[in-house]
Amino acid sequence: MRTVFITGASSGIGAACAEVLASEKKYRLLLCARRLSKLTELQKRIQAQNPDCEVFCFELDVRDQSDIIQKLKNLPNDWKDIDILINNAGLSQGLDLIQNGDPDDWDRMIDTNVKGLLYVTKHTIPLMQESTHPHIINLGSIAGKEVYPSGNVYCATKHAVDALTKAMRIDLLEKGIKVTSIDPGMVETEFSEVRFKGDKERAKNVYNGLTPLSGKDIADIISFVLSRPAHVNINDLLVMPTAQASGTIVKRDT
Ligand code: NDP
Ligand code: 8X3
Repeated sequence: MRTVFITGASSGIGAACAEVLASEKKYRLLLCARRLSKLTELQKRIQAQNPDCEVFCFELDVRDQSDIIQKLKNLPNDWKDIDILINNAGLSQGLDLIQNGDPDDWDRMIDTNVKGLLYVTKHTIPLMQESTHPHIINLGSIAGKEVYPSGNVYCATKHAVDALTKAMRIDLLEKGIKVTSIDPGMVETEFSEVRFKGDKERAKNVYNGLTPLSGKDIADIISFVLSRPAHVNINDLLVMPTAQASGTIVKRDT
């Protein structure tokens, strides 16, 4: 059994990763997010389908470094060895021209997507030293490969994730830790609802007239990446819906 630690597992891609990996009966799941009630519901759902799957959930805001240190230190002893870290927690806030942007939105994105990912990684690496096949997977984005109108700070955070993935691959080479970036285009999750601060109608319109990716599509790819032999690492995977050619060029059925 390999222990996989998924950040932001309460929804979307993170929750789908937990469900897909649980169904494979090769993984134990260490899950965190701010909404513990959602994690508990997910745990119940997973264990109803896979009664033998071990799951441990805890509340964590990845922006809070001292809480990360404390929560990892206080893990039960049999959860202190981690094989795989999926740095998935992340969000976008607003979609505004840079001159109209809200600095509080900028702070939330930078603190979560960049600093949170760094803090979690730094404090998880010591827990990976006993692992025979350690692996870190970072959720980047098409927004880490291109910049689109009004995407400014979100795109900057995902470009930073892209750079950090490359940096981790170099710096962790000696430790034998694989590092992979998964970079999706449009995935229908809570992402757009969070970006548009609860405006469900606007969020729904993002996916109008096309078939977006689902969280499960990304989770299946992550499962494939994790199943490669020890000598094979997939560095970077850009994954788009067929109807999406770039950050902003999409084909919609009207
Ligand atoms: P969701 O909004 O559905 O899920 C985001 C997850 O991140 C939630 O579980 C949320 O949990 C968690 N999260 C957010 N902030 C924090 C925080 N401060 N501390 C801990 N957990 C946090 O979106 P997705 O599943 O789509 O997003 C997952 C990742 O995929 C993100 O990094 C996103 O940038 C990336 N991505 C998404 C794409 C898309 O089109 N959906 C495309 C490309 C990349 P909670 O609120 O409970 O804390
Ligand atoms: C999320 C995908 O295109 O909204 O990273 O930036 S996009």
